Amino acid sequence: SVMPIRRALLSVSDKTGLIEFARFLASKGVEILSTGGSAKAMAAAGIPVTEVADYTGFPEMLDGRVKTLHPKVHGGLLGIRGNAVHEAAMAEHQIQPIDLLVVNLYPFEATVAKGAAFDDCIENIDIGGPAMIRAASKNHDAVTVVVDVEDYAVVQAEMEANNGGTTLALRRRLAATAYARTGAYDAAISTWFAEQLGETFPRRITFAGELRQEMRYGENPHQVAAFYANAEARPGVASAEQLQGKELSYNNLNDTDAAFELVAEFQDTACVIVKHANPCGVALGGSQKEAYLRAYSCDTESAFGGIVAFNQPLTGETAEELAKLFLEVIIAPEITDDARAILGTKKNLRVLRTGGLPNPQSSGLLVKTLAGGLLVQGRDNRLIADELKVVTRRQPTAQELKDMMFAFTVGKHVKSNAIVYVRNGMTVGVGAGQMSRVNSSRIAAFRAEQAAKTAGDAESWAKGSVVASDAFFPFADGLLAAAEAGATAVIQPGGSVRDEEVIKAADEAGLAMVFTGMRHFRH
Ligand code: 93A
Repeated sequence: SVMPIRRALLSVSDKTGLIEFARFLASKGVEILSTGGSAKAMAAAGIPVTEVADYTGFPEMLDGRVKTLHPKVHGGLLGIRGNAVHEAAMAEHQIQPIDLLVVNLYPFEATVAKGAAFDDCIENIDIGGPAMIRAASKNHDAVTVVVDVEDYAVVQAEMEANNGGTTLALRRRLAATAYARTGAYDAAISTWFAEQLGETFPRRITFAGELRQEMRYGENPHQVAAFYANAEARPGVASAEQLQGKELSYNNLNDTDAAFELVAEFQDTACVIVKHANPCGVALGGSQKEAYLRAYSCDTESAFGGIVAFNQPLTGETAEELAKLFLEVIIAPEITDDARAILGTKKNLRVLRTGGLPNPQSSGLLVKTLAGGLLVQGRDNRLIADELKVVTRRQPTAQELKDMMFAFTVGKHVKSNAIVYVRNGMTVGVGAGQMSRVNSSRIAAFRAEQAAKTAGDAESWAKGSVVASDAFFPFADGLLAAAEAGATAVIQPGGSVRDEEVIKAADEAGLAMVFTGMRHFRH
């Protein structure tokens, strides 16, 4: 199954590594065919090369739109070796077999990314390149196809090891890579077209991502799992560099993403601790260390084995505190040298540096699978509909208002039904994922009592707190549970048919309440 490479066609837009690879091919006696720019570059480096136009007897024309679209090229890529009928036809039409195809495409994606005009983007749609890639890949039984500069070395190594040939195993793998490339290329074009037409959704949904990691398992050990990354889209988990620690698991990545998206919502120094994709402690702090200690104090039990996220470079001072607790992952835009040195002693701890924060307001789509399909929606990228509307007789104080916005922001990132108690810029109780809102209220109030107990305080931390609800209170009971726990102010979307009743209950309890007009379910 080793096929010798005698003739190669090289046609590349990205000329990185071209000369070195071509020189290697020439040294192995490979005859090189090439298109205009690529041929020029190789000839200038003294590498013998035949222009495709000279081989086909047909000039490059139509501003280069037709360069390689010729039967002598496609016949050379597609003809079945050892098939008498194919070989006779090839001989009759002077078609030479092409054993190696090296193509990288017109930079369509990069052209779009740099904001080029419509016509420029259109002109950067490669036609001849994908046609050759698909032809060569179909005929991988004999033909080696390379679409990625990084694979030059792989082919070179095989040729060295196999007397100038490649193995079928490699050709199959390269063919699979090649079709992934042409598929992604067309997906990028169709997505761009949909945008040009003002359509929110492309005709077919194709995720543009690269296989980053195959995990040992998924959410559970009997499930397979992999991570596909599209780091260009938004900085975050996909752009992260892992500085140390064990390999990230499926749950690690999911939780880390949840933590980092939440911490990125805050301008002030903040810390988020996540367990099971829900925040169990979120706090602002005068210093980063203080933010962490406050977040930790909200629920010291749950924080064990948690994910900790920061919105500012991780300092040595904070790292010293972090090192005292068993944690799974730490993520921050930057990790200072001090912090690295301190955490370096914890071999298993995963430390991620993202280089930036994702913009919470950015658009984008969220995808969820269900049996036989995908559910797609826009990101929950806003916080309140318009202006906060005070609906009670009592106006919230400035501190209450600040805490309410903080609580509502956290609530947006808590699985529904979500109830969040906050006092002085830190969560004191989080109730997540309950089927009834009143139970989330009760759990959050219970957590605030536990936090107080852990700290040795006589009074629940819900005393003097504000409470946020991700959706309206359908009945007064959830709100009254909060008042009973000691909350003095409430932030919620409003919009229930019983709003009047709920507002009345708030007034009677002496609460201040604001409506945001925007709901934040998250499931
Ligand atoms: O305009 S094309 O779609 N028409 C073609 O026939 C064709 N053949 C190769 N573009 C075509 N190519 C592309 O030209 C290759 O995919 C490669 O990206 C590029 C290399 O051109 P040059 O060698 O002139 O720099």
